[in-house]
Amino acid sequence: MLALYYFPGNASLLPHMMLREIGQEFELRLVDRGQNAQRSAEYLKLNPNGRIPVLVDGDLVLFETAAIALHLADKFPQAGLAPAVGTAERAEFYKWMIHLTNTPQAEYRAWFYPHEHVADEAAAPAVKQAAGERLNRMFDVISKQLGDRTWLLGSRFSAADLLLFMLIRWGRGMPRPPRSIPNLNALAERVLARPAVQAALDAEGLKAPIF
Ligand SMILES: N[C@@H](CCC(=O)N[C@@H](CS)C(=O)NCC(=O)O)C(=O)O
Repeated sequence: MLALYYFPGNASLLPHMMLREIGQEFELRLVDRGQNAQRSAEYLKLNPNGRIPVLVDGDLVLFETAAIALHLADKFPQAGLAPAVGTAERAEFYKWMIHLTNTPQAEYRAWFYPHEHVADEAAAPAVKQAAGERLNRMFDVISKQLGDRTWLLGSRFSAADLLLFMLIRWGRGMPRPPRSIPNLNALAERVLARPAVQAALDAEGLKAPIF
C-alpha cells in the first residue's frame, strides 16, 4: 500500500505527479496546514521535522521529497522516470535531482519562511528579497544548462523535469518569476501538457495560472 501525505502545491506535488505517471494505486492523505497538522504529534511520528511530504510504502515511512522521488523511480522502473543505474545519464539525473533539491528548493525556504532565518522580524523582508535574488541567479544558470533541450536530460523525460516544474511553479509570485525565462517557460509548458501532471494538479485543486 502506498500513501502520500500532501498539501496542495507543496513539495508533495513531485511524488504526486510521479505516482500519477507510474499509474500505481495510492492514497492521498491531506496534511491540513490550516490546522498546523504538520506539527501534530501524529504527523511528527511520520516526519519528526514536521514537513510535507511523507510517503508510506508498506512498512517504509519516508520523508524528504528527493528521497521519495528516487525511491519511486527505482521501485517502478517501467515508468521510465529515471535512466538505468550505472549509466552516464543516470549520473546526470542524480546531478539534477540533487542540485534542484539542495540548491533552489532549499533556497525557497528563505523565500517562503524568511522569519525562520532572522532573530529580529524586521529583518525578514530583506532576507526574503535576498533569497529571491539568489533564486533568480540559480534559475538563470539552470536555464543556460537546459538551453533548447526538450528535457533536462535532453530527449529523455525524467522525474528531474517534474521537480524543476514544481520549483518553477513556486516562483510564480516572485518579482521576476522563473516563467519569464523562455527556456524554463517552455519546459514548464511541456510538463504541464502531460496527462499525469494534469491529473495531479486537478486532484490537488490547483487552477490556472499554474506557474
Ligand atoms: N527538505 C524537505 C522540505 C520540505 C518542506 O519544506 N515542506 C514544506 C512545504 S513545501 C512544509 O512542510 N512546510 C510547512 C512547515 O514548514 O511548517 C523535503 O524536501 O521534503
